[in-house]
Amino acid sequence: MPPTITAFAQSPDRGRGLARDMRIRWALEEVGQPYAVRLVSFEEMKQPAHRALHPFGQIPTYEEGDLVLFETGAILLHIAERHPGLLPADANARARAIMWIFAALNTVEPPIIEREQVEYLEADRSWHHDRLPLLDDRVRRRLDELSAHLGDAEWLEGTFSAGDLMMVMVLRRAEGSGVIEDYPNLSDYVARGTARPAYRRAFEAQYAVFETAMQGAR
Ligand code: GTB
Repeated sequence: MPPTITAFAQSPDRGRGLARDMRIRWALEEVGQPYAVRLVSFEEMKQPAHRALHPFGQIPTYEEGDLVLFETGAILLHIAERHPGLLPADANARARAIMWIFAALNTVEPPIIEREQVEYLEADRSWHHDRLPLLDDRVRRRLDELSAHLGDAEWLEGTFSAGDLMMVMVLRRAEGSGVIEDYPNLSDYVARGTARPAYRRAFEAQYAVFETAMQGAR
């Protein structure tokens, strides 16, 4: 039985591959593992049946036999450890690739998400305009540092790994804010990641969900 993941029945990003199931779809495509998708509405995500899989009532989840996982970092690591293709064989290189998954999630993603959320959660607050530059600075500080580290390298640690997969997906969340475009090496890095055939297949699969939902609404 292939693993089953959950994804938004109607993703707010209109099929742009920004919802977090995209990370898992991409990982499964990279390792050549077929998978099934169960689409859930916002209401279903908060019901006991889904919370039994995901205590926080979110997507994605990952079911494989008796195993149920949530959190994209944990799911990605699980896939990468069980299938060749996303982690180097050398133990130290493997540890460094895993380090970059954590760096993407714990160091780079938080300021990007906070900056994004301020636009739709706090735009009506009196302090909104004072806070924006502070959040922009936090994003830029991280991107300055990441950009300096990456330099003109193709990937973070030599060859493409699960660390790059997570970092590219995290950087994609900052697309549209205009900030990534100020870092040509990071833009090129994201472009290299999203040009990978496995990424394209994953993107098309999640986009098909959006298209089908749109056809149903017509
Ligand atoms: N830390 C968890 C993980 O990495 O798995 C975070 C999971 C998470 O935030 N899931 C979101 C969710 O279920 C979907 S991806 N949200 C519903 C809820 O919390 O009630 C976040 C997301 C949503 C929308 C867009 N978008 O429209 O661009 C992008 C990303």
